Amino acid sequence: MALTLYFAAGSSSLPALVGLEEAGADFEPVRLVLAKGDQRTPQYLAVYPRGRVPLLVVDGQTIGENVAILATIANLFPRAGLLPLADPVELGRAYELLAWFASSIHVAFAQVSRPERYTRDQAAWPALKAGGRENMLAAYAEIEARLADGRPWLLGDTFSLADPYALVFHRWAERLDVDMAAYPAYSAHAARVRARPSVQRALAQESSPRVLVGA
Ligand SMILES: N[C@@H](CCC(=O)N[C@@H](CS)C(=O)NCC(=O)O)C(=O)O
Repeated sequence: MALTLYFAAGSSSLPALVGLEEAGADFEPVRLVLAKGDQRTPQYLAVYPRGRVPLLVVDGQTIGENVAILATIANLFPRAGLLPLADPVELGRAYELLAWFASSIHVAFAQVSRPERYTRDQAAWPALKAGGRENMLAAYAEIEARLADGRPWLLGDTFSLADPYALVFHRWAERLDVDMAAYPAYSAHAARVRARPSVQRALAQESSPRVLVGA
């Protein structure tokens, strides 16, 4: 099986990278630099017309969208235990988290960082950004409450791909100028996630040389 992951440093592609590293997968990492517009080159758009990361390619078949990518990685490598595949209810709860992350938290952050995605009316941007920031704070509080019972991982005693996904939003707090000391359980969780060897390897991949797609 040939696997390629297109990713970018500091982005929501981190959990996919972590998943492949946790699984010990043999994959080709392709690092794009979003600030340089690598995601909008004709070469990348030919691979993935949405121009986003992450993108997983499995034997030539492209799979976009984090929820789909993470589910695919977990199913390709069931022995890595990346999602609770054996228990339909636990799995449903895991998907609930992944879907909330992708469809609500990521969108709230994008309201702040990319308001042009939502309206061309620049007069509306301050309100859009303010609403996004409020929604991010509410999401941080919800994650904090979930971890407040002392559980090591978001699903309980077992690590899952929801954990490195939550680290993405913890990292983004800096860009929102939010002091994460206000969320001690979430910050302890982020430190636990970072300490995993797979996450260390994924973070090292984020510093690897940029790859120009199609060059
Ligand atoms: N719904 C997508 C969102 C992917 C997404 O927006 N990724 C950002 C990076 S965090 C991106 O590619 N941004 C590039 C751009 O908007 O130009 C998912 O969950 O995978």
